[in-house]
Amino acid sequence: MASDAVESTYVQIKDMEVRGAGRIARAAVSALKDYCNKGRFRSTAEFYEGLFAAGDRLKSARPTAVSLPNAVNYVLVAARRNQTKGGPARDSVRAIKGVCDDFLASSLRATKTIGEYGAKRIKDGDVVLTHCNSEAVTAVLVKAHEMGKKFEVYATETRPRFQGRITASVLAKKGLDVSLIPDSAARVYMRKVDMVVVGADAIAANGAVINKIGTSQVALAAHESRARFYVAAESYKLSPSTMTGELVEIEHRSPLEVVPKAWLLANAKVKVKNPAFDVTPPEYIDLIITERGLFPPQGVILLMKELYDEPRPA
Ligand code: RUB
Repeated sequence: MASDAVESTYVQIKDMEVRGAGRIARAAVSALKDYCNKGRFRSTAEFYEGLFAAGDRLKSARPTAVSLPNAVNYVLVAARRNQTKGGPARDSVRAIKGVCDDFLASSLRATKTIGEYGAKRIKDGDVVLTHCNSEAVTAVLVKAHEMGKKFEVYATETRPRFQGRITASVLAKKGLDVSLIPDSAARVYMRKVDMVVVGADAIAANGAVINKIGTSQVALAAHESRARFYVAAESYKLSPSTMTGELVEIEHRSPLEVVPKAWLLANAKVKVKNPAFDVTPPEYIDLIITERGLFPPQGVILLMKELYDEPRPA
């Protein structure tokens, strides 16, 4: 029995009312917590059955942000472990709610820590460019501003959904010096840029970063201009399945995000492509800033093994 919150969160994530890898992760775990709070369970078995179904439903909402399955699996792995203990349903419900709370608190803490680590990389007089809208990046920029550093930010529009407007608006409200630029102007402004900082939806075992479409073009321009290229990402954006050769699925969204329906109908022979994410190869990345420290892209495999390998016997 899935709760209404599970279904409505599924729709909100799918329709991008809730977006950004960190927020998606927390929304999914909050929905699982809501399932615990609202459900009336006749048995422990019924509780777990519904929880696993809710988890599977939520994981299927968007395919690219690995934060979503990682966050849901954080709860489901604990649930599987707990399930073997037996006992009344209310004990299981309480335990799983606690696991959800742990994830939610650690996710927020991670973003704050990334802000602190990343802010140290910004110097007075720097020009920083960002793409799309990332909480982790916002944390870095806002923290640097709060530390009294004087720097300028360029935020790309991020077509077709214009998440760059959110970034520019949030930063301006916090008092930062920010300019919104078309995506196509990134290379023109890159000459002035000292540092690019972007978020991540997934990080592969080889250090490649999957983020909003256009990120890899920005990385290419940064490489050409010798601007530093940083990625700010919580460790639950590391994709464990890429350690065994799985590829991260790139979401393709509706053409209607790119052109209006009338145009599409009037130009029925035109195929409109709308990939939502792209892959930036590790060669174009200087550092990945996580709450567990700063890693060169080639070093994230060590963190991945620490987080996702089976625990070794003591
Ligand atoms: C958002 C996007 C963000 C990452 C990281 O894409 O690509 O850069 O999700 O964000 P969309 P955060 O708008 O399609 O979800 O740091 O907030 O997790």
